[in-house]
Amino acid sequence: MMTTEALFKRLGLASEQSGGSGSSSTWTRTTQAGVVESQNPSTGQTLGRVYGCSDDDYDALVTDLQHMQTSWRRVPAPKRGEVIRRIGEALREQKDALGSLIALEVGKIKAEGDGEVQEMIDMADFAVGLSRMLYGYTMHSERPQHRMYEQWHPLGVIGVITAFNFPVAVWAWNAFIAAVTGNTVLWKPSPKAPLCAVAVQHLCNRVLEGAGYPGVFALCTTDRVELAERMVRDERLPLISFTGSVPVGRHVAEVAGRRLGRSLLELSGNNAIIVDETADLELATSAIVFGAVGTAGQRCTSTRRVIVQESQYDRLVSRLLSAYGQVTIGNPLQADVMMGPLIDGEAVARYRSALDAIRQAGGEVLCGGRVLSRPGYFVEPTIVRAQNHWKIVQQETFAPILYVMTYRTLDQAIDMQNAVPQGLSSALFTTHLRHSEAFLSAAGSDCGIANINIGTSGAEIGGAFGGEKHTGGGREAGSDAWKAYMRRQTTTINWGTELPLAQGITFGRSEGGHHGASR
Ligand code: UN1
Repeated sequence: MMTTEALFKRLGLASEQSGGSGSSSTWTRTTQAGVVESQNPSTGQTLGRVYGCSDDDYDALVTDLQHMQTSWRRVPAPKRGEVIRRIGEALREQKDALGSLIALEVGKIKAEGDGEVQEMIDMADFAVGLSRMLYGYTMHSERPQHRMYEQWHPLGVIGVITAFNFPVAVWAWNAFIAAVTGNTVLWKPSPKAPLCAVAVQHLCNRVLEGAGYPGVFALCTTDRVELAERMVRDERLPLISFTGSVPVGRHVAEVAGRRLGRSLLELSGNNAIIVDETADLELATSAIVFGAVGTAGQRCTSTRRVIVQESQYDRLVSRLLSAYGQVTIGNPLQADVMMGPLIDGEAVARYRSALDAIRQAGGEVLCGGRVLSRPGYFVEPTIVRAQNHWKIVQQETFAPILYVMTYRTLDQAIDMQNAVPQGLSSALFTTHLRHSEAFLSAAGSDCGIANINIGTSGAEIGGAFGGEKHTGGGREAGSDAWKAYMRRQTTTINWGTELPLAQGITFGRSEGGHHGASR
């Protein structure tokens, strides 16, 4: 295990106490725009400080990115892909170090930190292939000697605002696709994870410079809400990709929408696993524990609700209780630890107040429920017997609190699963074909992700990631999510000697001598 000092050095953070925003290798030297402090959630101690981005820095970054984009968009897409391939290579080399930094700064366990870097690598690989597959349709024109097709062009400078819980992977989902599609990217990372962002920016700077394309990516570290607001209002950013809470996402959509800018939203989830009477309980238990306890319940895909057929309730809950009893809590960098801390004191306060609300509503705490008395922000993973309609159950609490509830018929279970404002991820554990198909039918799960015999979290990047209703409707990462970063152009080419009009219209030269349309 590397010391923190060695880790920082390896990732280029050793001398990087100054300079919080940057593209290419030039880091700004502003010291007047505050400091973003990075804290180790396992100890509560400061890990480092990064100078914030001033308004002037911000403007200069966007101007540079606009300028860079005018040449980047001329680089053939497969060549842009080659640059991202090299970033993927650099990430492979730094996987261990960057995975450790993620564990250190946001408290997820090392295996999940490494997994997050792998998710970036997978995204890079995907983007490389995609760079040769930015397909548009061709259509048959109704007019003779005409050809019709659609092509896709980049939007410009993309604004990406990310959350602490996936401090780098969600940026990669956006940035790698945005880059191969010919955009440049301004990243505003979570102020709770500035070091991860600075480390990734360093890595990208190195590769981009080596490839001869410095400044495709730029970073703006800040904890000033005014600057984030400025970014969302900025007409120069045609698309704002935002990951975070529903209230902030709603605001982003409104503000960007007012200027007719686009927003791509990944907001809260309230994800359920349904366990039916035919389910393999061993599989279901493992999936529930990973989904609810993994990342200390701080994924947007975390499992928050288990909806179990009443005949299975006792068996499932006793399995869950014994699995929860074996969850080791502690330093996320230690190999045997399964759950690290919450991100900060506010997160602990929200865990406490959620438990107060649960108890007030009549919820029965089956295990956990306590804040650990040790340095850092550690809490116990908690299982509560609850009712779906309770206000607290309808909300996303970003903590390892799992609500269990029972149902009689599958229709009831699907109704319960859908009866929340959010619509990100969902799962059914079953060995019954009819149940599986019903869950996946149009009358089934209303979520963006619907799994059978797989938990709610841990999606692969190859699919489009995102959710419906209050989750915001955005889709990122795989499939055809790339289209969000491009503008579609429909093109019709006349290679004949006549000018026939569509819809059979004749204009100006009709027999009767009238100008106008006839058929
Ligand atoms: C998030 O929590 O914001 O599906 C993203 C998953 C991860 C991504 C989570 N691949 O759990």
